[in-house]
Amino acid sequence: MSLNEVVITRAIIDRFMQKLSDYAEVDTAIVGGGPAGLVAAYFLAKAGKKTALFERKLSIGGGMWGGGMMFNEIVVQEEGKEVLDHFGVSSMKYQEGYYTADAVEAVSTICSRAVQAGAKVFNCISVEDVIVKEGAVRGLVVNWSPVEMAGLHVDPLSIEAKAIIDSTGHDTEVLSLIARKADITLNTESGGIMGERSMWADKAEQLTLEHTREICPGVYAAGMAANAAYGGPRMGPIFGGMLLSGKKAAELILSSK
Ligand code: 48F
Repeated sequence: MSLNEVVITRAIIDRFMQKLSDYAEVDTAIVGGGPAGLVAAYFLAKAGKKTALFERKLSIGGGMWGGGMMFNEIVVQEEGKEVLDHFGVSSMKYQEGYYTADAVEAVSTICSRAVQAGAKVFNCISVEDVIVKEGAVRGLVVNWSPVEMAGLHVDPLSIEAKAIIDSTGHDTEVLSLIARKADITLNTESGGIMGERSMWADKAEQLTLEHTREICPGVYAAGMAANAAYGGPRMGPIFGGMLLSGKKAAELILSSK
């Protein structure tokens, strides 16, 4: 049988359009495909929630691919290792309480498990706004990342979601939009974004988990975005807090009404 270019083209268009159309309404929309977002996507999809993850870049994995300073190894503590074990990511003890894992194995395995659990990943799509009705966030406003990069004047499309996770990392992009444009008070000390503080790995790892919360109705902060929103320090290339934060965000959503 000879292959036909038009059939290949139609197969891609049909399948993608169906997927995007199906996921225009979801239970949970996750913004950012770093470690926190991917882990949350896995646990939500596994529990039967219709889950879409939007990632600006072509590649999923956020800051985990590069380990620390492009040395592609990550460090996790005891609790973080348990999450890696759950996914089947191999790790090695470095010394008491410190484990290392291959960053590429960690990203690719967690991503693969999330997709196999049923989460749909939409890469090359940036979240540029939120839907707000009657004072509450109801969904996301999305556009192709190349449209944003080229500064093209192209209107976006919208995704309705019962719950949203901001796992956009240091930039807290969704929460910043909400604080700036939606007249919604975040449940932080200032009511807005507190901003990330300088490095303190131990404190940051604890605080990341504490700061993983519903930050305004229906919107959850996870990963580094949670710490930055609540004014916590950064932690550098120790990733246990990110993995545990993604898990906690999923658990909070699953236990909410
Ligand atoms: O930065 P990132 O990996 O976030 P994380 O899961 O993990 C943080 C760590 O990587 C590291 C750290 C400590 O361990 O401090 O930095 O909290 O992944 C965030 C992802 O969100 C995407 C971005 O491209 C990245 O892959 N992203 C950011 N803004 C948007 C977005 C947006 N507006 N729309 C879509 N994706």
